[in-house]
Amino acid sequence: MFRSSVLSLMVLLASPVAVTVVYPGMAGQPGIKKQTAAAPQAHVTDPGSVKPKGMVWIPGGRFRMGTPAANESLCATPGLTSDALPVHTVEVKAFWMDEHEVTNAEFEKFVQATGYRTVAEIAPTAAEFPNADPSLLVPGSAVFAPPSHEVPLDNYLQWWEYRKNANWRQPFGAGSSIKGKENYPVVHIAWEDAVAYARWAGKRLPTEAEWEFAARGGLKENTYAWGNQFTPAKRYMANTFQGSFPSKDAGRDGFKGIAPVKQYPKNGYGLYDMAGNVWEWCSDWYRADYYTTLVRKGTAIVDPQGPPDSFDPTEPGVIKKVQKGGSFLCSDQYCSRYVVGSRGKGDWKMGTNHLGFRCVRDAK
Ligand SMILES: [Ca+2]
Ligand SMILES: [Cu+2]
Repeated sequence: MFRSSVLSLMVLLASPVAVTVVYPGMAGQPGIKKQTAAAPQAHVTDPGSVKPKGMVWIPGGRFRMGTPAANESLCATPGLTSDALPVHTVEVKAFWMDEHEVTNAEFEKFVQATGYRTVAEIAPTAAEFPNADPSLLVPGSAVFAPPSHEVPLDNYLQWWEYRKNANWRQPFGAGSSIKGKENYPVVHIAWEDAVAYARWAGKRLPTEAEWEFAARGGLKENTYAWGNQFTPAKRYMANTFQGSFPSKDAGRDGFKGIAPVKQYPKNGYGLYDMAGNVWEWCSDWYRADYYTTLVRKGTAIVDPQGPPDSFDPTEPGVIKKVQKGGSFLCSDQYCSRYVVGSRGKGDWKMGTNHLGFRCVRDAK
């Protein structure tokens, strides 16, 4: 609906930023609980011999979902919310999950087989945007375009722009390409694009609960997918943002901007990049109050599928799906949602150049 940011920058760009702020110092603090060994209660202990190529077995079980460590807000914006609270017990069944984010090469196969065109490649129509200047109804997507100097962190339009003809094949617009980047996560993917790919592949998108269970890798209530220290033994464990956000990406973790898949250690279940690099779509609608509502029911929460509709009080007009994991733009200066229990969200009709996905498949 609000896919052409040009038409309404505030609305359009609302989603890609996935605005969460952790105030300086917060993310670097020691984790909430000590790291404990994995002991999930497995529903299925034997995945059998039919391991799908490129997927790993997620045993399923019970876990504590959510986190108090990262909150949703914009810096300098009052009304800090806490959409990842309360931390609550959830049970998920076993499933298979892609070991890495869907790559450009994989998405290319899908497009070649089906002729599929992504949302970013199709011009928004006057029917969708009756009040828009027709010259603005051009295909495109949101691209991170950092200012050359330090800026106050209170307005993300300073570093996001709607760029004509930006799409998965041309991540930075006309003249850019994915040549040599076959092994990078595909980006500029709207939610329905991800669903179309998943169907073609005989898979589906993960629920938010499945995604988070998998990301935790068998660790209990840890701050990160790998433990409670951000850089254990001084080692970076994910592609995030160092330096001065948004103008100066120092790339101390080895990458300025996006990285190919599988550049950092896998988690306890054998999954790569469950934090950082690109955000990942989940199947759930996003509601800030979903966890509160679930817990209030007082019954066991098994394989939650998300709320029946979407509502983000910070942008009531924008229809949003859940995104998880954070991206190469996440930093403790602005948004530290590489924290494993935290939540992201975005306009379901919008891709960006730091948003991709991976798929799951049912156990049998
Ligand atoms: Ca980086
Ligand atoms: Cu972030």
